[in-house]
Amino acid sequence: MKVAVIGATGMVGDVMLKVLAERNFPLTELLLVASERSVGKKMTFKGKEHTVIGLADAVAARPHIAIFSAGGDTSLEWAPKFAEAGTTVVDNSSAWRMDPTKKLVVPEINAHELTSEDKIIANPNCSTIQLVMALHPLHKKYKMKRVVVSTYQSVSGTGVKAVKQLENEIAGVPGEMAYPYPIGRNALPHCDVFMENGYTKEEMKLAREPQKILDDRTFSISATAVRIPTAGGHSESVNVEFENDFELNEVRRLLNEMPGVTVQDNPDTNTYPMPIYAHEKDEVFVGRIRRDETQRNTLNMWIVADNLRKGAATNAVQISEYLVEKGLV
Ligand code: A2P
Ligand code: 11C
Repeated sequence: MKVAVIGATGMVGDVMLKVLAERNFPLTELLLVASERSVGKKMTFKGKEHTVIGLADAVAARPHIAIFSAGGDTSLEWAPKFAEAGTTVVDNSSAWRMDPTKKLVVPEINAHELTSEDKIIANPNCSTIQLVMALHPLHKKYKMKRVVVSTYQSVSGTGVKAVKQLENEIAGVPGEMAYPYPIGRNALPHCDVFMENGYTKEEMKLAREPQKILDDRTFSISATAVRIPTAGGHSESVNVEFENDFELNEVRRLLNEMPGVTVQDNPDTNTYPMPIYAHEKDEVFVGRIRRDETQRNTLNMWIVADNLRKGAATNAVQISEYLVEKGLV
């Protein structure tokens, strides 16, 4: 497979290259693509030197797959050009996710919907992916009515500038601000931009993307997204009301049986998921599984995952692997 990584010099791009190497993705050629600023720059992949190229050269090279993580504007402009040249695009930005003509894919849940006709495939938002990985097996069994989610999101979700802001604050040195306020020793109820309805765009992604991925509009999701001073890994406090009642042991079993999900849940040994331990892992970790004692058929749980891995790079590479395995590219 000839694969192009668009945004190869960025934070997600870096993890994308690690994941492609670790999983031994069947590559015949790898094209590393970034903005004009980076063209000519040398990068190493599996010990071999590669030269960064620009988008026009990458389209002309007609790769089988182009994995995009270079921001929504780059995806909007360039994904259709790759698609026209016959390349299948796996796009990690928010550009195409809610487009009804594009599929929004978490491979463990809905990769079977993909066909060779899908030329632009959307990768969901990081906080959505870890949420639906845990909700999917429970929804199948107990049918969700309503989900209330509050997120605790790491600065790595914002990008390099935000990681630097936190590092500068910890070191006590002045520097450029990625957020309107300090993030160290703080919590900002503000991820992505504010919308007209008073919610942030991140909260609306959490409310809408799961319905598309699970192909069901009968449940509702209400979200509050908060940025906290963790370096990597997003956490979520999730309250789910089901139509049907459940047993906690069966909930744990269903979650453990879901590929890509690991239950870490034992109050006796202080066992619960945490971002520092989810770092550089591909799984979604679920713990603090307990009944909401104030309401019928309602569950509380805590979900943690590495937002740059399963939340971005790993999911995109898994989609690409599926396309190759099924002969769709
Ligand atoms: P570059 O390094 O040349 O700016 P991050 O999310 O970490 O900021 O990374 C964004 C990635 O997207 C980088 O690889 C960046 O390349 C790339 N990128 C940003 N804007 C463009 C653009 N207009 N065309 C191509 N790549 C872009
Ligand atoms: C965050 N979820 O942590 C974002 C990062 O829609 O792909 C990814 C933004 C997106 O702020």
